[in-house]
Amino acid sequence: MLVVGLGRTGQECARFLAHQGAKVRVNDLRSAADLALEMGALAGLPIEYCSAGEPASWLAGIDVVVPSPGVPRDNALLQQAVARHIPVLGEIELAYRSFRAPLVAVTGTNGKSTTTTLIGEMMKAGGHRVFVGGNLGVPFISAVSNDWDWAVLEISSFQLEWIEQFRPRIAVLLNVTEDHLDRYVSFADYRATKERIFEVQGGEDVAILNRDDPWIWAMRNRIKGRIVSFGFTEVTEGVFATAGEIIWRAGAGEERFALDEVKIQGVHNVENMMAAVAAAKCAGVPCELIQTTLNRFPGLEHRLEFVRNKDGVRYYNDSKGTNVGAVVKSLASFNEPVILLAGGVDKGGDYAPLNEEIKQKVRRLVLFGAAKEVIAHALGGLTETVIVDDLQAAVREAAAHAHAGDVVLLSPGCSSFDQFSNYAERGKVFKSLVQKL
Ligand code: UMA
Repeated sequence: MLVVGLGRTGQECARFLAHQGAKVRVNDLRSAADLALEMGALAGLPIEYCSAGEPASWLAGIDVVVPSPGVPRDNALLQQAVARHIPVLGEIELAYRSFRAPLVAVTGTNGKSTTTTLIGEMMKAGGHRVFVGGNLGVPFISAVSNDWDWAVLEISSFQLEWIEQFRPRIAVLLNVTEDHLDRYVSFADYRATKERIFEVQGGEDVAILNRDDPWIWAMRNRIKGRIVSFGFTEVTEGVFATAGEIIWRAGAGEERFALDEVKIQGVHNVENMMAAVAAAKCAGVPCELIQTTLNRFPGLEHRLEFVRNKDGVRYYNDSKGTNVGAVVKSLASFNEPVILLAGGVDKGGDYAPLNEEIKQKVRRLVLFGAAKEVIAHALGGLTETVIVDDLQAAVREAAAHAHAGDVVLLSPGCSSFDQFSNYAERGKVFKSLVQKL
């Protein structure tokens, strides 16, 4: 077995395969010296590292190739494996083949982590043993050695690229807006990859679709599973929301979930909650446990996370806002004037969907990191804009110009890899800078 990429996923795959009795070879862009920590964690297992020689030689004697999600489809090693008819199985496919419990799988451009966590909490409240993971952080493959009643998985488009049999009992598609255009040849290619979450489903499975996204809703005619939909308009079958409630309707029955005690804010979170209600109802969670979970859920770190009120200025950490669609939704959650901190690594998408929110709400735009000039070119004319080097300077700049009643929002619209190891590190640095003000 050849595991490509030795991050969190690759390490767990290599360990799993070695425990199954396979001979494992791993390859990574990083040198063996840079991977000392990762290889140390796998010490004692029959795993060899390959880097010298031609990639073709690394495939010699290999039966299956397992790529990490971060390895793109056009990677030379993967392409050679395909050309030589060596099966390429993604981590979720590998895990699926050994996992015995049913799956809830959640995908979409934004809201995946919140929705996955909410569904997981609802199902745990129902007394089930539930594995909650996937793109959220803990790879699915690490769940296969334990007994579970269900798995609730956050699934990215990257993870859907190499599936064959992966079949969720309940699959959710939240929304699709431009993202990862540095990896996909077009938006259509990215969307088609997302749709693969329904590919193997049959009539006994459930597909939960967002009625308000025209492209997702058009998919209903192509899907084999039972459709359950959610959206903001009233329906006789499915889930919808009013100002104060989420309502589930099926057949002659109706259940109502009040929103007055819910802690997470924003229209996008109402969408996430509608999707979670739909999934939990389909999984048989009792209504009172769904309501209790909705009321208690505090939201996730780095997703519109309230950090501090200093002199009447409220600071929010939305470091997970790594694409334009996420920033649009985050800005839509505020009515106050916003000082927006954005920047990082540009993903090749269009910034124009931000125009209206920027014009209406953003009093000052503070840009930092590798994409600062690109964003300034796209949005700089819409509001007062300043360019600084890094996040530290951005926080200083925002604090110096904020007035009581303003919101200072880090919602970068870009990935973090120019200046941080991931979005979580960026969010933690932001919070610590804000606490020190
Ligand atoms: N590497 C190669 N060749 C390449 C690319 C990478 O060898 O062409 C190596 C890198 O040197 C590194 C390793 O692969 O050593 C990293 O693998 P990875 O990028 O797949 O990262 P993991 O640590 O395995 O984390 C992955 C997900 N990462 C990505 O999809 C990029 C994590 O999602 C996920 O939490 C984890 O698996 C567990 O499932 C992160 C993410 O950014 C949060 N996801 C994207 C997103 O949410 O937008 C999809």
